Amino acid sequence: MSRQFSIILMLLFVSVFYGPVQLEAATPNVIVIMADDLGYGDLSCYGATALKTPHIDQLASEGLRFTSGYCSASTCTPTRYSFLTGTYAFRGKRTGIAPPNAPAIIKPGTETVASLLKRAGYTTAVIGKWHLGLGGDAGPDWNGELKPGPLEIGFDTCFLLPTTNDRVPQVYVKDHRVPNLDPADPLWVGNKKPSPDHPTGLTHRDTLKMDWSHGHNSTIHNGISRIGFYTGGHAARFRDEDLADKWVEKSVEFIEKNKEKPFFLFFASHDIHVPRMPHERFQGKTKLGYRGDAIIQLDWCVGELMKTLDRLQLAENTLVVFCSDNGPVLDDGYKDGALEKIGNHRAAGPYSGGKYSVYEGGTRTPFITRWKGRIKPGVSDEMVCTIDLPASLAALAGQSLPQDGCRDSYNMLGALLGKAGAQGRDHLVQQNNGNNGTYALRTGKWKLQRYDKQTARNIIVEQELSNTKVPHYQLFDLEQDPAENRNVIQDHPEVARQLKKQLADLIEQ
Ligand code: NG6
Ligand code: CA
Repeated sequence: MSRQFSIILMLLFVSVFYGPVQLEAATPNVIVIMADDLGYGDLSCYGATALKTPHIDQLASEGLRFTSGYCSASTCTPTRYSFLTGTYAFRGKRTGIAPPNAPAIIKPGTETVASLLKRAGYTTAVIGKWHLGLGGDAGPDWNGELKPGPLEIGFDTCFLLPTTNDRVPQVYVKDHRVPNLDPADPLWVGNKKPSPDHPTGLTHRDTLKMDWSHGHNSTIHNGISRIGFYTGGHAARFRDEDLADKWVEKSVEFIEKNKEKPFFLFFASHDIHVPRMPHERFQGKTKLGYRGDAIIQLDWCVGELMKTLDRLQLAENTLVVFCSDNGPVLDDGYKDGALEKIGNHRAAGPYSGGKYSVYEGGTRTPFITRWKGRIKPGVSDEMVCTIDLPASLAALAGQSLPQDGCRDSYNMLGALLGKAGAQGRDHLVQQNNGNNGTYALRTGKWKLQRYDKQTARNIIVEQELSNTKVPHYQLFDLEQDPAENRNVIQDHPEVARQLKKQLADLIEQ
């Protein structure tokens, strides 16, 4: 069936079942570009002056730039879990930062943004960082079939970095396998030193091309020591410097192959997560060290994807969503100069906190939508979140949500497309990592923070990584005090009481 014909059929179906107001339901291609650890203030279109991000700026100027765009957690695994499943990560098991040998966290059969779009006729792919576990309960079978994984939850194809690149192993996963693996040199991954003479960041620190600052002192690959140990699989290993090029190469291939039919691409960049080791051609491009250079590399990737859409004349038929998986961090375990070279750059923009934090800097991140000819360019203050993408994209493609899935995902399509009068969320739960009792609730101008353990990691990411003692609850007025400096809980006991109850109800639901 030709693409045009299938769109006409879809429109007919939608107009019969939903009435003419929903006529825009159609199947444009969808690309979700998720950056890693990119903060609100890290792009020039969000106010950065220490570097220029022309391609992302162009995306913003051709689309909607959100000032209240969020991811749902301030670490990677829970944000990715909730983006895919439309369910807050604190409801799921083992949804905290995944270790190298984590089994698949999202169980086969779970409805995801990919499965919903697949049902609507999309060809679906995830390319880039996964960090949601692979394999059954015993964990990944690195030398065999890596199953279940993305292909069991709605993706037709994947080309992945299995965890995050500061964790072992440095190999790709294509669909169910590690490509280029030599059976004579099997890959072993574990959390114990495999032999007394195995070189690590502790024993061979003077050989490293980038030193570690905390953690990250186990197996060395490409002159960088990592979290976890591995041996073998040498023919399959990649160079950190080549990751971004590989994501672009594989994405362009996927787009070209599917240009005649609707596709969904989750472009999961590894930039600007540690170890920040951008390609040589980007090294030294900014005064901010490799953290800044990795932002330039990310911007280049966005430019390449947009050029591909232009070349294939798909820009008017593709909704692009640009977002981040959590807020910024400077020293996340390697001495890459990010902290020393920060100067006046404010990675979290006007907000406090960053990665690991439920202050706004942890989850309020760059968020841009572009659909040429359909989204009127501008700036939106509506509150939207990556967790809303399953319900919103399902609505776009005329799919209904499952009874028992995507429970925290709201249809925010109107707000995402900048429709006049369309409102964003009236509340959002923020969390840091896993299910560890650190949450926040934003409703309108109010922000309640809740710390069951009364410690908050990494409040001042620009300066220190520390555990700071905090009260059980704090309340902030984001209109008066966007940086969350003044806890006004004593002045507004009724607001605090209501928000505590609403948050407890949402968490325990
Ligand atoms: C932390 C790591 C940090 C980073 C993070 C996950 C240490 C000391 N810190 O445990 O470097 O890997 O996990 O980042 O090991 S995320 O963006 O994938 O959530
Ligand atoms: Ca991250």
